[in-house]
Amino acid sequence: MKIGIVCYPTFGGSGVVATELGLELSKRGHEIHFITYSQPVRLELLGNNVHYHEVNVPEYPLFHYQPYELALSSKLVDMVKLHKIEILHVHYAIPHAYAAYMAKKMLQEEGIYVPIVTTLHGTDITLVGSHPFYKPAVTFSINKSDAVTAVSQSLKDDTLRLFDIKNKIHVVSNFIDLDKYNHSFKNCQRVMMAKENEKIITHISNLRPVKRTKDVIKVFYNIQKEIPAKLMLVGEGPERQHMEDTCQKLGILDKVIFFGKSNEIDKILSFSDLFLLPSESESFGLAALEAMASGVPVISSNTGGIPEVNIQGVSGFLSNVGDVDDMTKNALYILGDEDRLKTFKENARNEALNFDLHKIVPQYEAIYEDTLSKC
Ligand code: GMT
Repeated sequence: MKIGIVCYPTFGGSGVVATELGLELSKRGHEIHFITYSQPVRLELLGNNVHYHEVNVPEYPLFHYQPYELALSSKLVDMVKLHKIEILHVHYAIPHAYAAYMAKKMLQEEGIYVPIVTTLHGTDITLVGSHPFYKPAVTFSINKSDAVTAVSQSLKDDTLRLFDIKNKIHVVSNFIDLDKYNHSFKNCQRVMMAKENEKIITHISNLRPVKRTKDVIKVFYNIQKEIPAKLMLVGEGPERQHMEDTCQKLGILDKVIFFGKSNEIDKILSFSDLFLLPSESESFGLAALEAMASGVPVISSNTGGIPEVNIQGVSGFLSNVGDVDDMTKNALYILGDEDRLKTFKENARNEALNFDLHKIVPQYEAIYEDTLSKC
């Protein structure tokens, strides 16, 4: 199939999933066209089957907001015609599903029919999409998609609760390329980050308020009072400065390493002992899955889709949002005994096997085929 993929090209989970999906589909013989405003961060290899088309939005002083949707839908029309793209798969409803629908209507005027698959990722439904300013347009574009998928059962339930949806929503879980996260223990790199007796705790996110980064610091502060530990923080976002200030005030700045945005999270996770994800809301928690695939147990909140990924008492523990004491207790339980830590690490990796990309990507292919057969 010739498939157009629209996504945010950033480190955010939706962009990562879209990119990994496109790459895997290309390996399976499909022709993939990424259409977005810059090259997706995890898209390193462009080849015969993988193409990237940049959406340009010329600046004009009249506009207070530059019309990205307009530029995107025009680009989609051009690319569908030029490359004979058969199906458009848009990741993150806002504004991609809306722009794709406009492109589809423009193409129909010329007798070209291209169906749209929309994948809902999380904040496009729970935080942003359900805002009254966006809701009518988001509802419309979900209902006008030819197929709709959500990355967890929890996100499907949220979508049906928050919006008046007439379409069927398929749950297609996020997935992971397990081979990428199969590093044997990297002793030399670990030595650069922490002393041998220190445990390495990791958090990876866009450091936004929804991630409850204050809880990350609080849990780590409590852990390092009991056992020697270092905190690895990966990602950039609005909470970063506040996190640094808090660590300074608590006198733990020397135990915290801020990596910023990184393309090497597989390496960082390979020498981590525990992953923290205390989010306020989380439709899936791709970062937790990446940690588990690296054999890192997860201490998380029990919100949204996280319980579908992190299994209580098996791959880690889940606590109520904001229950820092329970998270600390669970973290110390896992880290407090080497044999127990080893078991949780093995369990984490085993649970991640359920999300092997070889199991999940065919589900998207089946949806494309089904959608095309109905055209
Ligand atoms: O807030 C983020 O983590 C970014 C956001 C995105 O769209 O890039 O993540 C959402 O989609 C990810 C991939 O499907 C999910 O793993 C995240 O749980 C989800 N984030 C939230 O629901 C807050």
